[in-house]
Amino acid sequence: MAIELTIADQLAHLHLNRPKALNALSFEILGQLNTTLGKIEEGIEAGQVRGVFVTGEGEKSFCAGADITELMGRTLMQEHEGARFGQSVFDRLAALRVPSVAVIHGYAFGGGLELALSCTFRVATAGAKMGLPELKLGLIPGYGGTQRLPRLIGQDRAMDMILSARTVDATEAERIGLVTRVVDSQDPTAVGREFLKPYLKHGLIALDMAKQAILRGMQTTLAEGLRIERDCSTLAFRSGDATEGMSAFLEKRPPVFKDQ
Ligand code: CO8
Repeated sequence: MAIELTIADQLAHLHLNRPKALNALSFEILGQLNTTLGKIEEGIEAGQVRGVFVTGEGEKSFCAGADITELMGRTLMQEHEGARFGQSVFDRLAALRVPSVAVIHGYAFGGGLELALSCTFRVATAGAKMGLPELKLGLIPGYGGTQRLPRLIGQDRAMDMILSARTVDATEAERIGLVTRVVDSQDPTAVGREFLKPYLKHGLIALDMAKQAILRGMQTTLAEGLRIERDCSTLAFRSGDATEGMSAFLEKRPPVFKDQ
């Protein structure tokens, strides 16, 4: 399997393991990713998973994008269906109820960066290189890049990155908000675990509602976003975890959330 899943200490570790092709994503691998996301969703509902981190095998690459060899042989209809499937898998990752982080160690190009853009956060190790080089191939990003990148870094910077197809280094990526931070560590697993620590202490309902309010609100008007926020905050307010959180504050003790 090119997609490996380990669940330990409340974290799901999703690992791309196809180093000979710099962890490029074939359609078979996208299928494996889809199945693995189903297992992560089960882990979340079972209370075993509170965060997800994604890494790539090897020193050189997080993920070099869609498998270009495979793309070459595809018909127009197959490609349209492929893009629809790729987008749905990345949407599924984006919609997980818990925070996720892509640890970008080495290259994240094309579909590899689009995979990272579907995570809640991105962290780069020093020396990481990112870009959407599809225009060099006569293509355009097809797995969410033209939509998620401008929402993250703004229209102007996204236009520049996509139309120039240029490579952005870790320092620039942090400056323009493409990654949350750059770390010196060259151990992606340790980076993923460390990054997610601050989110683990919160209850699932509040994490999920906050994440949904932000992501859904970013897709709409301010007025509609505020309505989404009211709905999500009311749902959180009605939870046992909210009663527990407020009681714990008043009783000057740490809360014990039960995700209900
Ligand atoms: N697909 C398949 N194989 C790849 C890919 C890839 N994306 N990237 C690298 N490889 C393979 C190479 O062919 C090579 O294989 P081999 O050893 O058998 O020759 C091996 O990985 C190592 O690669 P390099 O020797 O090229 O390693 P370098 O360190 O010299 O270069 C780069 C690394 C810069 C990452 C270079 O490999 C590169 O430019 N790769 C392609 C990156 C790219 O263009 N990615 C975007 C692909 S398109 C995409 O992701 C979205 C398409 C959405 C389309 C939707 C349409 C509807």
